[in-house]
Amino acid sequence: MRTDDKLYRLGLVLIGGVGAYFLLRSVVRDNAQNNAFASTNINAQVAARLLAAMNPSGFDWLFGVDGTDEAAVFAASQVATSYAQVAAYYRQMTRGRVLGNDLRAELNDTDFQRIQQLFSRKP
Ligand SMILES: [Ca+2]
Repeated sequence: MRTDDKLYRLGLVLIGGVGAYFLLRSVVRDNAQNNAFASTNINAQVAARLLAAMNPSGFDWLFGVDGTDEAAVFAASQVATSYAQVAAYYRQMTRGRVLGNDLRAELNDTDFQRIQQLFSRKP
């Protein structure tokens, strides 16, 4: 086999592997998110709703560019009972994302202050 062919095949294997990895990751996350939606725990539901509102595409790598449904963020946050619990479920569901960082990145200054005030009443 010529070196070019080997490199070509290696490239295909790498691209396929990376694709499979991201597909598997999104399946794992969808599953965790669906479980949280179906949970009887209100804070788990809120975590799933916040993730859906901030990352509507469902693809982690599109988080910053797929927009944010601010109304859905506020609606979900209203019914939360504990920010610490929501953040813990959020971290678990997303395998490591920090809720506060995502809210800061996805909301404008005014909305972020409003959400901070809202959650300060629900430690
Ligand atoms: Ca987003």
